[in-house]
Amino acid sequence: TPLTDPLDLLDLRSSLSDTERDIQSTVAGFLADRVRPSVPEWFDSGTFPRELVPELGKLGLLGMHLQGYGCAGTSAVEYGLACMELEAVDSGLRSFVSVQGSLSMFSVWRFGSEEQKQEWLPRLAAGQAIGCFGLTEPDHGSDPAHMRTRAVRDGGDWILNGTKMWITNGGIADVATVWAQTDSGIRGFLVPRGTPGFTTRDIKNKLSLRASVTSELILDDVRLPDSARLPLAEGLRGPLSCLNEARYGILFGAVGAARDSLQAALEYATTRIQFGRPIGAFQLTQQKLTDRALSVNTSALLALHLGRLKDAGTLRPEQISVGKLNNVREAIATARECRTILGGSGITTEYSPLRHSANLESVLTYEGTSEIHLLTVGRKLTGLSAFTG
Ligand code: TGC
Ligand code: FAD
Repeated sequence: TPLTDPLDLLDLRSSLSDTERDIQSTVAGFLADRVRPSVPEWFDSGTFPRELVPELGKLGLLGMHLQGYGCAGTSAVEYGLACMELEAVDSGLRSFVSVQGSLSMFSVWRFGSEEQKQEWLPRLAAGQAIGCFGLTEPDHGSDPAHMRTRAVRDGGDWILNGTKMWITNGGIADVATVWAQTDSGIRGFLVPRGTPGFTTRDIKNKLSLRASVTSELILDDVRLPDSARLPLAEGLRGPLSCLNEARYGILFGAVGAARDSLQAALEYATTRIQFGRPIGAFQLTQQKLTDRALSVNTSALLALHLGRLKDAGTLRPEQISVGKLNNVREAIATARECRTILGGSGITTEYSPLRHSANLESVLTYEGTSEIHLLTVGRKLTGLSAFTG
């Protein structure tokens, strides 16, 4: 007899608490009714459904693992499971939630003044405002330490100049967390939409993450009061601490995209008949399905383990790198392999694997490329840095 849930070969769900299972099911149920049917259309037209944002807020998904200020205050595992369900639908949707909660809101929550928290966090949590996070620049992606964007003191104010590139939510954001070089190192600033000199330009013609807004941020003599600076963020440690949070969500999210690809391939393999038999009866197809089921399940196990470490307060950055590197690399392999099982049917948006695979190209690159995470782990293993000569 086939398994009740072939996607959960290892019975991982049985190791979740009732609350964890409830949250995962609630998020999955909402997405199945309200979101999943429209995703192919959003992907096709290259649009992000802004009207969905307050609904995500109402469900408590925005800044979900943060405490206070209207945030849901869930555990790290609960947040991870929500990311898994979001990305099972589309990486663009999980990206929105990651950037809003783990980058924009986390930067304010962790490094902001009480006034900044009061002003932004409740609105961002409710989805009444949208945030973005500008670290990457046209000439500095993997190497943000050498960023060119500069903030210079002018009396009590700051003047910001520079360009940020590939910024998720940039064109729809009400507030941007912008990282800039100053005389005393890298600092973060909150730049509200409409500030004179601050403009955005959306990046078009993307082949990946199409149901997501990706933009350039242009800062041309933007004047900000000192109260716009995140007072507790000093040096590159500031933005890199935010990245730890978002990378953590991704290592769960990627499992969702892989699981959804496997589900599509499994369903197809048992119903598509060739040579008088379901294609799932062929040994080659079973090898693909088995290899990918092992990968999905071991990736989920890894995510859950890292989530337990995060809830215990012991998760280290290089362990997050292990999770992001492994789970995104595995997810993209799964999405590609599952697409082959679908044959020609797999190349339109009717089935999810190729969409997931295209999206995962961005996921492999953003929040630290696979090479950067590999070298971060390599540095820990050897004590030798490949980044510096
Ligand atoms: P290094 O110069 O040695 O260190 C600078 C300072 O940062 C500290 N640090 C960390 N702190 C917290 N968490 C981490 N993971 C940290 N890693 C380093 C470090 O201790 C030091 O602190 P201090 O106080 O001593 O000065 O820098 P490094 O050699 O450690 O880092 C080099 C490298 C290449 C690993 C780092 O630059 C890096 O991670 N580069 C990748 C850049 C990146 O990931 N960008 C992502 C942009 S945001 C994005 O992609 C959003 S997509 C979202 C979506 O749509 O879902
Ligand atoms: P580069 O750093 O130029 O890298 C190019 C290649 O060189 C990569 O393969 C890389 O691994 C390799 N490489 C670089 N250095 C080394 C090295 N030392 N050793 C070995 N190989 C190396 N950024 C934000 O700040 N905020 C966002 O919201 C955001 N959203 C994004 C959304 C999308 C859809 C995408 C695609 C990107 C987004 N990014 C965002 C930017 C993302 O973080 C960067 O693209 C990423 O960090 C890589 O930088 P880069 O594109 O400049 O590539």
